[in-house]
Amino acid sequence: MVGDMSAEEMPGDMTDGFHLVVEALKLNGVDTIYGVAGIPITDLLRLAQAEGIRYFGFRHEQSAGNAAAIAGYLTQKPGVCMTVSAPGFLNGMVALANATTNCFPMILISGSSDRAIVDLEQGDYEEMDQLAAARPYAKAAYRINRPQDIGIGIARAIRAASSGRPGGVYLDLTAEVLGSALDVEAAKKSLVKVVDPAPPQPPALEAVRRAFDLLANAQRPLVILGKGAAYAQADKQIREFIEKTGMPFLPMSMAKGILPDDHPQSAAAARSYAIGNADVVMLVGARLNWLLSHGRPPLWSEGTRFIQVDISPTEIDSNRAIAAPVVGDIRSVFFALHATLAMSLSPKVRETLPQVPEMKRQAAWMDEIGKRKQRNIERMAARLNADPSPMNFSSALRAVRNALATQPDVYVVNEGANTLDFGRNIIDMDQPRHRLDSGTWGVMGIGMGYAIGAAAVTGKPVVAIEGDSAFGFSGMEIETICRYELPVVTVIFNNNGVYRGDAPGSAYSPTGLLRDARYEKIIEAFGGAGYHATDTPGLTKALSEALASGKPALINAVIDPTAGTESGHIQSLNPRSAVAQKK
Ligand code: ADP
Ligand code: TZD
Repeated sequence: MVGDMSAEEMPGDMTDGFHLVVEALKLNGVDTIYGVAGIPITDLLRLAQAEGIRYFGFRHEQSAGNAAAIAGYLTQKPGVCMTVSAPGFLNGMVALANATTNCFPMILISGSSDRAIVDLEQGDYEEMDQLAAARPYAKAAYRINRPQDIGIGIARAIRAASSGRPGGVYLDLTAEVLGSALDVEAAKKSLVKVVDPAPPQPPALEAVRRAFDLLANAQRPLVILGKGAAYAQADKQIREFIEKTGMPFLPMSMAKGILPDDHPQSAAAARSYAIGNADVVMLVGARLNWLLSHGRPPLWSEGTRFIQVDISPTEIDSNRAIAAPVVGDIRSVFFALHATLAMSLSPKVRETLPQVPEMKRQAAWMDEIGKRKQRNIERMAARLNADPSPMNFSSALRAVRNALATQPDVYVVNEGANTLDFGRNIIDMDQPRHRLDSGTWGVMGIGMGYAIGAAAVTGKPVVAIEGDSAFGFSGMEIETICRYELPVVTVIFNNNGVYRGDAPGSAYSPTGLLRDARYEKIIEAFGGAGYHATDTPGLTKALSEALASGKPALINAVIDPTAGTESGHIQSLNPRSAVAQKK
């Protein structure tokens, strides 16, 4: 078996593709691989593990890929997922496409079958033209056809995944390349250590000045932070800029925690008011996509002017005219903004440089936002404080929030429809990059993969708050969580259905799921702790206990089957019959 042989032991000072791939990954600091074993990568995974790379074996490639993607988001280093050919590759592709959509750096490495047979469609085991299949859904896709190209191929993949706008890269490794031999000396020379894989991209001074002018002259400015801002790890610079300018900010879902949710300048509780009335909005690592209603009325005003800070030049003007684009990486942009702000706040500098406008605090605007916030918070409190039986989304999330209140370093994974929408609003975040959710696609199935990836790279506890339908997409990974004894607590909001349950006694509808399923038994089969929580004190107690144990646990939180609305907060996106509307 090749995996048992070191390069030195090979006949005639030869090495092979297996060893070269592992060496190239190690040389570039890849310390973890997520995957599912099989032909032709089993020996590759064995060798990687023997050579000190941590390996997490999953039950399905989609979850392995999701773990790699979120590891990439959290560390700024591409997460690596390895899969077998054709079906394994396609399973992993969902995660790669999702990573690309969300701008997470990830590399999917798949073994592939004999090129000669694949290209003539002669019917090989797991035959597929994987490179062609991957290309439309990846930021970049490459194939390594010769062992001497392994070093450069992996280098290209790392750079493509992490530089500029990060994304998913597909790397095709033919079975033949893995088994091919190469002279040790030539092999050594062929390895490439990537220098500066994601170089800073400072903005043009003129662009920064243009944006600053617009911001300083705004009466009702608003900063919107997206997950690109969280990814950039410029937390301190962003926070200080917002605090020094006194502007309100709105975090997108995964940007919660760059500034804590209870920050006095957060406009989250007055979101529609702030968006609808701002005269200048600065988007920081947030796209004007469906999650921001494309920047269009009725949520937005026609007259609002935009500053957009983004690393991708083609993102600018994607939905609305951007008055002040600032193309660059967020860290460098905020460095430049701070320099301009320091000048702006100094009367002495302004005397000598009158073109630098004074940044004034907009007290009336902040007061108005504050009043709306207060009103909305009071309204929400009534809903949150109710304690219906069975629990509903608000009360169950309050119970979860109470258990998390003293544990700011817990990572929160969240998916579902109502579970996601209510969860985003009710679970406050205190630290950056600690909320990981369905993201740009609103995809189901990220739950267990993200939870495992987050636990793997941070070593911190993770709470996955899952709709019962959402959980099903990756539920078998509970075994993976138990096998690696990861500190992941999964809370299932069980209301017997996609969005909600069917009426008692009725046949199962397209959205119905088994009534009163005992999900907690799943984890018990694997030696984890299962809880059945039917009220809020029970849910808080179960979650506190599970977190204190530091061990895998699953809480089946029983929610009223009538709670929840179809599609959560995005019901309007369901197409309506034009015929029915005419009637
Ligand atoms: P959200 O869903 O939170 O609104 P999006 O995923 O829509 O956020 O937007 C993220 C944006 O951040 C993308 O347009 C991406 O190009 C950008 N981005 C990612 N990393 C950086 C970075 N380091 N500097 C600047 N922009 C970045
Ligand atoms: N498949 C995939 C991959 N992603 C999706 N988003 C969907 C299907 C459709 N879908 C949603 O948009 S939310 C959802 C599905 C199936 C599940 C909602 O039910 P839930 O959550 O039990 O997870 P709530 O909290 O009960 O609404």
